[in-house]
Amino acid sequence: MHPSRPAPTRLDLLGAMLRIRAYEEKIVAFHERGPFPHVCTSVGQEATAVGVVSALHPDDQILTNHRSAGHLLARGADPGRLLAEVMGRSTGYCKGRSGTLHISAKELGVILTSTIVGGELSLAPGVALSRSLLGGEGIVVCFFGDGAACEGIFHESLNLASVWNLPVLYVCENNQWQAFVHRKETMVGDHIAPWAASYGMDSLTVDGNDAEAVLEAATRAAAQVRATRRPFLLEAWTYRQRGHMEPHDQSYVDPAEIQAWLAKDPIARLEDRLLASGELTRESLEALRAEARAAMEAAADFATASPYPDPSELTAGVYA
Ligand SMILES: Cc1ncc(C[n+]2csc(CCOP(=O)(O)OP(=O)(O)O)c2C)c(N)n1
Repeated sequence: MHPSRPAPTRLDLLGAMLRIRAYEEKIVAFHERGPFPHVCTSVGQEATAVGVVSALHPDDQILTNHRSAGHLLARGADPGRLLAEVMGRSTGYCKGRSGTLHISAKELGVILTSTIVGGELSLAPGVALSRSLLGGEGIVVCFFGDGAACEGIFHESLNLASVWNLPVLYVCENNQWQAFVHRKETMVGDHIAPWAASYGMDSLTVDGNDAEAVLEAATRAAAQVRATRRPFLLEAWTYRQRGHMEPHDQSYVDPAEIQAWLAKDPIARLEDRLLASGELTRESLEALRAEARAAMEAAADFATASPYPDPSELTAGVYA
């Protein structure tokens, strides 16, 4: 968090996670009603998004992957404009040209959402190099999955960032699955964090379903990147609760595994903590949930009522 901004409270963390969950539920509801663009939801990974993004300063920059709604919403994205982008409407962040998988939002410091697995890793050193050359204390955060970590580009990216002393906070969301393949089929060991040692980088694995733990770890990691101008790898141990993409399919997943992870749902865990401490009552919790749902209802109305881009603008913004 920024020195001039107060640290988010536990209620702030919960509110942000509820908004992300409500957004994804809206996407699911659209799918259930009929044909809708394919979307990779981040249900189950809200604590990582909220914990990490809450630790950032306004001038930090973000690169992310196809499971990006949580990162963008945590960064303050307008859910109506986000949904409009997914639906190809002209009011979307990229005027409806990027869909769900390529959103960038300059005003939020979101450089890129990459649907090319590892694409965000390939760009992170370049973005961080420009930060270094321009001076200032801003850092670059790169979100990616365990699948991306199994690609060669992960190793190239970390190696270069380390050799060149680049201020990148790498955040691996180890959500156990890589599309339709379990990580056990592609990885030696369970964790990505130890791989950073090969590149002379510090790393940490955090419980990615505990928003407070993620916030604490990300705050420390980001502070280290700021102070040393060196990369750091933070691994969040979490779970993708829905299928790889909508429409949802988990027929290839052991139901016992799903149940075990649902019992560790990041939102329910923080809710329980806040109810136990008296910071929330059943009524105030229901009010928070209703508020999040109402915000997404309004976002859906905005997106649905928004026009498609005018065909005459087809080549506007095309530079190649
Ligand atoms: C270079 C490349 N290879 C394959 C794909 C197809 N693909 C899309 S998402 C995905 C799995 C990515 O897994 P991970 O990085 O763990 O992210 P997660 O979906 O689990 O969040 C794959 C193989 C792609 N989009 N790009």
